[in-house]
Amino acid sequence: MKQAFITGITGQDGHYLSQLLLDKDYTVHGTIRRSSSINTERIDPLISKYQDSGQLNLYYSDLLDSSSLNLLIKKIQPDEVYNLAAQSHVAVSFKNPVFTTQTGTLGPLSLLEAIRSADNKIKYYQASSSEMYGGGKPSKLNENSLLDPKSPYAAAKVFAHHMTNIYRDSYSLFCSNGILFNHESPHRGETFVTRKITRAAGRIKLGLQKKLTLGNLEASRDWGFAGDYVEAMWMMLQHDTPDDWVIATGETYTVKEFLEKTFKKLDLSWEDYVETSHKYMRPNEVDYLLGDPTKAKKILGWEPKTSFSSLVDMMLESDLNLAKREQVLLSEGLIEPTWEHPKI
Ligand code: NAP
Ligand code: G4F
Repeated sequence: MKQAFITGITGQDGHYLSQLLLDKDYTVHGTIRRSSSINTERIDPLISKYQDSGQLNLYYSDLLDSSSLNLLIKKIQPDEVYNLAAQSHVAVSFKNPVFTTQTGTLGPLSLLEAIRSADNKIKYYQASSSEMYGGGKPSKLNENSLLDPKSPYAAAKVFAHHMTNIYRDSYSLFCSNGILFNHESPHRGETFVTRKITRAAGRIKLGLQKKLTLGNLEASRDWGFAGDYVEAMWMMLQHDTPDDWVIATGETYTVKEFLEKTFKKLDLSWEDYVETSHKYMRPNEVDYLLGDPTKAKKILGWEPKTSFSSLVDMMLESDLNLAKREQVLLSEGLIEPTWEHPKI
């Protein structure tokens, strides 16, 4: 039975990756942060199913607590480490630049050091990001494209990306960077633009919400499904050699196109509900991201399985069901109406 260690297991990708590895009979060890309210909602079904048998194990830790990471790596001696933890919201990284940078740089470095001193056969996955490219030119981006970060988040990811390569080259560690383009799902955080849109559309359709306030509608993103992308993470660590890999769909759509598609599926016109505000504009914007996943397709045999339209359908169906549950609670007087969600 292989042992996997996942940081950021409570996040969107943590949910899909742990499900994938548990299905493959791995024993999964994940780190969670202490918070004043319970933050394991996404993985609660997995905890119920796998924790008692010891196939899923959770530990309190934080990427900024190198001593706990070090102890856990030494104790568990995992076969594979997936570093998914990060303050992953680009707009928030402008508000909390120090925390975002510390987490995004010292975290991966502490893990790489822990692996180096524990066992150099441990394979390491670093969650690199298409944000590192900066998106200044409308061209297809691959593993050799220039990195030109535009936010504290992206700059921290560039540091970790280079460190992963440095540890690979200097110590012969199996360290791979997955340069993943945007990937979404019904488990996406509600303040990322796709989920903000599908959540609002579902609530608007049921009369629970009146308007949706967004920022830049012209930005373009290469959006895929998170379930497909975690499969690529696993494939990278099963490959003979460590490397950098771009994971993307090879298609790009604007935020406005995502809006149009979502509202049209509900027979609504987005222009009737959407406002824009400076509140959601960034000090520096990544205008255009389009990935070229040719290398991963050819060498790993990875392909995205979910189309843009199916992704919107999947998110919309889930958010309509969520809105229906909210409607019941509202009709029973158990919650108060909120005419816009989220307000942050
Ligand atoms: P996410 O949903 O925001 O999850 C982030 C995870 O990191 C959560 O489990 C969070 O814990 C944890 N975390 C945050 N700060 C931490 C800290 N200081 N110490 C320990 N854990 C911490 O992100 P995601 O979408 O799953 O993305 C996973 C990774 O891939 C991230 O590194 C992200 O930057 C990167 N990435 C994402 C995309 C994408 O489109 N989704 C694309 C490229 C790269 P809490 O639950 O307690 O907040
Ligand atoms: O959904 P977003 O916040 O994702 P963003 O900034 O592209 O970052 C995500 O993908 C990266 C991969 O490229 C990851 F590394 C990162 O961790 C994260 O998962 O914003 C997408 C676009 C931006 O151009 C933003 O300005 O949507 C635009 N936007 C317009 N209105 C909005 C909004 N973004 C958010 N979050 N909220 C808005 O109201």
